[in-house]
This record gives sequence, C-alpha cells and structure tokens, in this order.
Amino acid sequence: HPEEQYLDIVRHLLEKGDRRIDRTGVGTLSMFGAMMRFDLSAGDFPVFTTKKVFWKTAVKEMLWFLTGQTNIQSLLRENIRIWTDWPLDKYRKATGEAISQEDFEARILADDAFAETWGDLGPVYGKQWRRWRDAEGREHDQVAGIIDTLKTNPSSRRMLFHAWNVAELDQMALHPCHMTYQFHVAGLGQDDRRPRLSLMVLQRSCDILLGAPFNICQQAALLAMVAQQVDMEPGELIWAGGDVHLYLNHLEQAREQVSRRPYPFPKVRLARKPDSIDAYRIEDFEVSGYVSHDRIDAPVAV
Ligand code: DHF
Ligand code: TMP
Repeated sequence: HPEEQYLDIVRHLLEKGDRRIDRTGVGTLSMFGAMMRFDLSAGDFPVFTTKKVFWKTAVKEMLWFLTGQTNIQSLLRENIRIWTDWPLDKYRKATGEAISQEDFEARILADDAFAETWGDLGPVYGKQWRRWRDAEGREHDQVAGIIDTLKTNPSSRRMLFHAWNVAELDQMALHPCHMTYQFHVAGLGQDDRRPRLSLMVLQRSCDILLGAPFNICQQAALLAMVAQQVDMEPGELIWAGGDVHLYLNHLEQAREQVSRRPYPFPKVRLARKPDSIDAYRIEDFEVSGYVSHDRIDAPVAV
C-alpha cells in the first residue's frame, strides 16, 4: 500500500530520528531527505487513511493559495482555522492582550481594518505564486506561466514555480515549507494516449504528523486541476522532504498511527472543467470511498 511509505518514515523517525531543539522550542526527532511517490493515474486520491484527514480543509487551503490571497480573513470565511495561530501569537505578543482564539477570529471576520492589520501572513505562498514582484516592480504569475508552457512547450525542463523569495522572507509569518513545484510531461510522442503530467514538490521542512497528510493530498489536488486544464492525464505525485520531523509532543499519536493498517485510498474525480485554474471550487472535487481510522488530535507547534 502506498501509505506504507508514510508509515515507514514515521517509524524511522520514532526509532532513529535525530533528537534536537527546533525553532518552536518543542523539539523534534528529525531526519534529512525523504521521498514518497504516488501513482495517480487510476484516479487514486492520496488521503491518508490511518487517521481521519480533513481533505476538504487541505484542498480549500490549496484553492486559497491559488487565489493569491495571504490574509486569514478569507480562510476564516471558509471556516478554516489552521493558519490562525501565527497571527494570533503575533497579536498577543504585540498588544499583551490575552485574547482567545475564538474572539480573535471573530474580530478578523467582523472588522476589515483589524483584519488588514492583524490577519495578513505577509507575502506567503499565494503572493509568490501569482504575483512575484521583481526588482523593477513587475509582477509575475508563475502558475499561469506554467499552464501556458504546458500547452505550448510541454517537453520543457523549466516548468516550476517557487515560493522562496529571498528578498521577502523577513516579511512572511512563516518561511515557505512546500517550496518548489516542478512539472514534467511523459508520453508526448504517443498518439493513442494523452500525455501524462507529473508533479514533484520539494518541501524543505515537514511536520510529519500534522503537515504531511494535508500537503500530500492538496498537492495531488493541484496536479489534478493543472492536468485537467492542459488536457493531460495525472501521472505521479513525487514528494521530496528536506528536514522531515516528528515533534516530541506527537510521539504517542505517531505510535498509535503506525500500529494501524491502511485502507485503500479514495478516488477523486473533477465534476466539471472550469474555464481556468482560478475557477475551481471545493464542490468540484468528487471524492468517493474514503474510509479511515479515527481522527488523531495533536497540538501544533507555533
Ligand atoms: N506549523 C507546524 N509546526 N506544523 C504544521 O503542520 C504547520 N502547518 C501550517 C502552518 N504552520 C505549521 C499550515 N497547515 C494543521 C494542518 C495544516 C496546517 C496547519 C495546521 C492542523 O492543525 N491540522 C489538524 C486539525 C485540522 C482541522 O482543524 O481541520 C489535524 O488534525 O490535521
Ligand atoms: P520552520 O519554518 O522552522 O521549518 O517551521 C515550520 C513548521 O511547519 C515545520 O514543522 C514544518 C511545518 N509545516 C508543514 O509541515 N507543512 C506546511 O504546509 C507548513 C506551512 C508548515
């Protein structure tokens, strides 16, 4: 089962991970360099099954990146709360106010001026993907550029977009974790079959318990959307991790998860073909047959 690739990484971290202090102060068991490959050609959707994964939240986060937005207000309107901790932490430190997460989120939603000041994550993923600013002040839409190249020059070895904008790192709430998205097309010479589009993602830093399950399924969703836009079949999602780590307050959860046997992955189908990469909605993702073990709760290191 392809999910065993994930469970093997978790087992490796539990047994042989390098114990270290990290930026958050929580501490991790860490390894450097890991890869997982998922064959998506038969419609499989790699939503891990050894715990319940909220795939709609993960795909909505991907749709939010694609809009180019960087403010948590638009995420909260979709009832997605996974990015609140970072602006909240900043607000509490700056004001000394002991505001609850619920009250902070309510204010971001109700008060646009407050959201503009306190809800923005800085020039993170969406900004860099859709509006990378160069030295002359021109903006580059990297995602549209790749879709264009896939249509006009699909054998190119230069089809990638990147979020690691060195000049703007210090303005970001968090440095990009999933950083480089590189596309590749195989089977171009074959007349009887559509070409196959694959995606390799380089993630420089990966929280194996909380981050990876979200990242893998949202990256598969991106591949499905781009393949549909350029009239190709999805091929493989290849995920490469740099510092892959298990937080020390996730050890029990990890032991529980590796004791479970995976179920088959669900299938995904896109219900319609939108006019552009900008027009996808969560309702377009028809996911069938998702069977999973129970959810596993774990605290996120801020
Ligand atoms: N920091 C750290 N330390 N780990 C992360 O995975 C992480 N991810 C970020 C931002 N900073 C991060 C953005 N993505 C959750 C999942 C993804 C995510 C942030 C948080 C999370 O807490 N998932 C829980 C709850 C899901 C939900 O409430 O819908 C989970 O059980 O999957
Ligand atoms: P770092 O910037 O010090 O590496 O911390 C970022 C943490 O967030 C790290 O544990 C990796 C994790 N992370 C993911 O695993 N996936 C994500 O999508 C994001 C945004 C963060």
